[in-house]
Amino acid sequence: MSSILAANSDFRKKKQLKRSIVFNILIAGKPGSGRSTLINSLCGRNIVQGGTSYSKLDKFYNNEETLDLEEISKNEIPVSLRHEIVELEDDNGIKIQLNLTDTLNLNNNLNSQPDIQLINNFITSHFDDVLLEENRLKRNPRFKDSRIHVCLYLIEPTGHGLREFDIEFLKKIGERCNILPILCKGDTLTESELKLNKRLITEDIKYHKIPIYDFVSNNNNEDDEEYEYNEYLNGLLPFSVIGSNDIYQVNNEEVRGRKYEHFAEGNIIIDIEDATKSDFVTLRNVLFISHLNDFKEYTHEILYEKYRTETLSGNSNSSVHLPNTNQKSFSNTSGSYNESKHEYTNNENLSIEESPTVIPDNVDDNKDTSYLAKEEQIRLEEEKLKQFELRIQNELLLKRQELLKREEELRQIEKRLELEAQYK
Ligand SMILES: Nc1nc2c(ncn2[C@@H]2O[C@H](COP(=O)(O)OP(=O)(O)O)[C@@H](O)[C@H]2O)c(=O)[nH]1
Ligand SMILES: [Mg+2]
Repeated sequence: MSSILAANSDFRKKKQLKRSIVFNILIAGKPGSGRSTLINSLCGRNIVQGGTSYSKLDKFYNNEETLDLEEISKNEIPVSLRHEIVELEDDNGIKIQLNLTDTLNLNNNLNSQPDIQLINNFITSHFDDVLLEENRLKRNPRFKDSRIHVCLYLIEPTGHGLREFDIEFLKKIGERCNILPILCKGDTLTESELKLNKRLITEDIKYHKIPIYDFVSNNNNEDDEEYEYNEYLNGLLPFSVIGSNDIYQVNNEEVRGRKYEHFAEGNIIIDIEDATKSDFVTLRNVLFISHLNDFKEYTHEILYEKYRTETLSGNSNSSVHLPNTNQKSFSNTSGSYNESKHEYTNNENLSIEESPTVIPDNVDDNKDTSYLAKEEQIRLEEEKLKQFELRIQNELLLKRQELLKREEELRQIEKRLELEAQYK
């Protein structure tokens, strides 16, 4: 009996999830930048385990360790994506099904291009899915729109503005996705340091023409109040946040905060929701209340439309995914998604034959389907395949160029070492 009840409750949960507002967020940032902690803080419960080890490359950047190129390249861990589904409910009982995609090992290797490419392909593959679905004769009523509605990009406060990787990543991903830049670990900065970091990052964003989300231009601004609020939000970017996985009792209230010990006054607890210390609450409101629909609309009406026009006019360099509605995993030009493991990883050895060039099953099962319409569907799939082949060729070319560049770099290092050895 209890198993039937449990099964029913699972079924109910699944049905409820289906009815909620679906919102897809990508959280990107270097290992250790506080992504897991931010996820837990935004969701108000510990969804993922926080606390990661510090990579050798990080230690090198911080002058804590010398860099052995050979060892590093042997130990390179490719970027991968991890997915979590969380259900949130607001005070009015409105549910949000939050699909979170976390980037693991982003910018953890010497060569950053494959990381950016994998994320770009992942985002574009969801656009491809929608485009193909739109062109189907018989739509799949259970089609899931998995397009990323917003990317939270975590930037560590270095006092130097954006790093080269940030610029490259944001420029590329910003073409296909709403970007909110986030200055993480706000509690580690004084007020003036926080201002300085925000100013430097904003200047870099402007100088490099990085397409971050513009609250004023991307919205209708129905009235003066809304316009002012959007202007205020633009002025706040990058949002500074403080994250925590711990709950403390402060004045008989539960507070998610960070604890600082050994102060003369005793322990100090910083409430992550304290608006005088960070923009965390503003970020949460923007995401789940005030701008949730705006992010979704902008994704569909502007970003997807732009991609669609480019793809159909043949100007796109998007990855192409030809889905088989029965399969549990997909692969595209440089990555593959494993639904059972909720993981998306680089796939260097993918060949064109491995790409699923499948005419959707449910095109055939409608007996009234006209022959001409079927032919149109096939033509569309063929067009996609051609683009796909072209993209593979381009990627091979790019990889070859990268290889040559790295070989040259190694040659220079060898030369330098030889010279150094001579003078010893
Ligand atoms: N001071 C401070 N530390 C933080 C903050 N957020 C995360 N951390 C710490 O940074 C480390 C890495 O955090 P984690 O969430 O695992 O980073 P991830 O690797 O990006 O998922 C952990 O020790 C966290 O406690 C923050 O807002 N302030
Ligand atoms: Mg983590």
